[in-house]
Amino acid sequence: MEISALQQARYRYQPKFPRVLSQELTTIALSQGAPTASIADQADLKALFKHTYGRPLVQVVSGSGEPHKTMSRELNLGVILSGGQAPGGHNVIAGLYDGLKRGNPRSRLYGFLGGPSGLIENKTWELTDAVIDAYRNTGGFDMIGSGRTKIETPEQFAASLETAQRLNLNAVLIIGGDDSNTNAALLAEYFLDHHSPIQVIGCPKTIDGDLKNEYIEASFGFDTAVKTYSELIGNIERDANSAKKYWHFIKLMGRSASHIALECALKTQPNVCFISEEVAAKKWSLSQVVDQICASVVKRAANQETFGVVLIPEGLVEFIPEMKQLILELNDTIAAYAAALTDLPQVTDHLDFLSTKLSPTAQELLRSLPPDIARELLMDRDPHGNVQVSRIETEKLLIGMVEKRLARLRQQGLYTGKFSALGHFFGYEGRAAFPSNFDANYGYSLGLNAFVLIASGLTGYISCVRNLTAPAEDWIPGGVPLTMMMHLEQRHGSQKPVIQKALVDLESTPFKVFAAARDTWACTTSFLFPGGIQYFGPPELCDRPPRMLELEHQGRTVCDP
Ligand code: FBP
Repeated sequence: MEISALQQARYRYQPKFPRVLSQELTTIALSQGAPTASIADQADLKALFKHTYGRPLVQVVSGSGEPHKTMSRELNLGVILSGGQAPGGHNVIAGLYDGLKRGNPRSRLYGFLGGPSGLIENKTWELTDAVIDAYRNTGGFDMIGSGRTKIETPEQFAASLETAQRLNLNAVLIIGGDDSNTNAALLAEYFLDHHSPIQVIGCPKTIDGDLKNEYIEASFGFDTAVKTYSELIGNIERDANSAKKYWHFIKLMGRSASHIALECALKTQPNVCFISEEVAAKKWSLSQVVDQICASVVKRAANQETFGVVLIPEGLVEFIPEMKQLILELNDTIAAYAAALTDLPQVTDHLDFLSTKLSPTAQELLRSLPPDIARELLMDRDPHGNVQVSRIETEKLLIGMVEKRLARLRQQGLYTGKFSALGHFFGYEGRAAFPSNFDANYGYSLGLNAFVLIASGLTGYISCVRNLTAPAEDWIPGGVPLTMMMHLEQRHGSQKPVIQKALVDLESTPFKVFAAARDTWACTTSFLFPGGIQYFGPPELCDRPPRMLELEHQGRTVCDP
C-alpha cells in the first residue's frame, strides 16, 4: 500500500508522555485518595454498583521499597474502540501495547473488531508489533474499527463475559465517550457480580469535549478536531473577505455541548457564534436566535460588508426551549410507540401518528417546521437514546429564517443590503485527521497509563492524565472511579445510571473571554486565520493544547487526589 510522505514522517514521531511512566515499570506505584461518591443520586448508584461504588482516586507515583511484581505479570488484554472516531485512538492502543510488552514480552493484546459488538460476538484480532507500527500516530479507528452497540441486555452481558473468559483475558480497555464509559462501569460491575476477576478500564475519547470534569481535563481527539475545523473556518473567512459576497453558515459537530463551537470561535473570531448552553440559560426562542444573526447582517451591510461567518453548534436545536420540549416529547413518544411506528411506511404517516400523541404546543411547532427538518427530528435515535443531531440541518433552517426576516426588514425600509448565504457542516472532516502532537502524546499517555491501572489490579476506573497545559513530561497520570462521574438520567423513557455530560460552563473563563469580544466581532471584520495543524517545528507552534484548556488553567495548580 502506498504511504503518504506525512504518514511516513509521523511513523517516526515519538510521543511524549509523563516522566513517571518512563521509569522502570516495576518501580512505580499507585497512591490512593479517600473513598469517593457519585456526583448525585448516591444511594441509588451505591445500590446499582455494589462492588465498584465509592473506590478512591489514584495517582501513579514513583514507588519505593519492594519492586511491584504485578507490573511484570504475563497478561492477556482486550481493547475496544467505541463510538465516533477521534484522533489519537490508535496511539491509546499503541501506549497500552508498549506498556504491556515492557511489563512482559509474552503478554498479548487482542483488538475487538467493530466496537463493543466485537466483544459480544467474539470477533478479535491479535495486535502484534507489525499491526501497531502500521498505525502509530495515525488518525481514524481503522486498526480495529468502532461501533455504537450498547451492551445492555442480560444476554449481551453474558456473551461479553463468555468471550472474555474464552480468550482468558485479564482485562478489557474500553476507549469511548460518556455512554461507552458508562458501559465500561456496568461491565466492570457485572464481571465482579459474576465472580469473575476480569477487570474493565475506560479511556476518555471524543472530539465533542463533553467528557470532562475536575479530574478529566479533556478527552483526546478534541484538540485535533477543533484545529482541523478552525483551519477550514479561517480559510472560509479569508475567502469571504476576498469575494465579499457570501454569508457562510457553518454547523459544527459536537452533539449537545458547544465546546467545539466555543474553541473554534476563540481561534477564528467569526461574526456570530451561538453557544447552546447560553441559548438555554437565557431561554432564547428560535426567533431571537434569528434576530441576532440579522442584527449582525444589517450592521455589516451598513458598512458595505455584505459577507460574514456564523458558527452554529450541532446541538443548538436541542437547547432552544420550544425545540427542546418538542424533542423530549418525541423521544418519549418514539420509545413508547416503537412497535406501532415500525408498521407505518411513510415519514408523513409517522408525523401524523406522533402529532396526535404530543402536547398542542409541540404539535403546532412540529407542523410549522420545514418538512425536511421535521423529518430529521423523527429519525432513529442512536442506541443510547440520543437524537442524531448531526443529521439535523440547522444551518439550512437558520438561512431560510434569516432570508425571510431580512425580506421583511427590507419591506420596512430597515435594510438595503444583499444577502446570499451558503451552508456548511464540518464534522467528519476532523474526526480522523492525523492527531496533533497534543492528541498523539495524550492518547499514548492514556494508553500507557491504562496498562499501569490494569497491572495494578484496578477495575471500574477511567484512565486519567492531568496537568495538560504543562509539557507532557510533567503530566500527572492516575485513575478516577467511573461511578464518581455518574448520576441518574431519563433515557428511553426510564431512569438510567449514566456519566454526566459536561456542557459549556457560562461562568468559565473561556466563555467570558468569548462573550467580551463577540459584539466587536459581530459588526467588524476581526477574523483570525489559524492555518493548518503543524506537526514539526517549535513546541509553541506544534504542541499547544486547546485554547480553552489554557484559559481554564490560568493561575491554577493541580492537587493530589
Ligand atoms: P461520540 O464521541 O460521543 O461517539 O460522538 C462523536 C460524534 O462525532 C458527534 O459529534 C456526532 O454527533 C456523532 O458522533 C455522529 O455520529 P455518527 O458517527 O454515528 O454519524
